[in-house]
Amino acid sequence: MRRLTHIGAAFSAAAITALVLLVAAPAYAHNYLVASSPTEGETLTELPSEFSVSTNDTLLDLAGDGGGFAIQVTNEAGDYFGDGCFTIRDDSLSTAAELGEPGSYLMLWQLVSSDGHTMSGEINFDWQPEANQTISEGLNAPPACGGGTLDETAPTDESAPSEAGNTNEFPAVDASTVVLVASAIVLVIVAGVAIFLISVKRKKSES
Ligand SMILES: [Cu+2]
Repeated sequence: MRRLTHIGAAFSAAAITALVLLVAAPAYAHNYLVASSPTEGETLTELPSEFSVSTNDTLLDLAGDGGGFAIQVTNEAGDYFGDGCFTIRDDSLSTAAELGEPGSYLMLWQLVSSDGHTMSGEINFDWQPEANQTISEGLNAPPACGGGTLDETAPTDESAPSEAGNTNEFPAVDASTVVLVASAIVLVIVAGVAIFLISVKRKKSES
């Protein structure tokens, strides 16, 4: 009877630990996309007032300088559109851009989640402008907000880290989440086993 009580206590402790971790988990989750303009696969016939992505939670711009954030619009030829400036508003990131000749376009976005993790993605869309729409010239390098292109302001040293380095933050994000979940599971198992062993030992010493 006493042993059953101990096992029950062990399971209760494990269950409570698991429950606490489940409740705490959302605090560690990164933002996810809830809306975008345009949407994936959309055909635009008129220029939207802004190109944007919206997430489920506040975006983290601690320094207030937009570090870690970017939103770029390119066509199939790799030409860039817009002026490189963007706005971070609560849970969304946006930029204004005029587009060029009709065809397939890509919107690339990168942002810093409320948990400090960097996220990025891309949205494909089609541009089939109505006759009254303005057609703009693209740039052959990413525009720098305030004028010029990012290539002009970037270091000329070939060994300097390239922009591609940013995408490496993705595995790091996922790895930390995996470690967190794995630690939680291990913690629950260890706690359960420890309580069970203590209860068995206690039972032996009593008999
Ligand atoms: Cu995260």
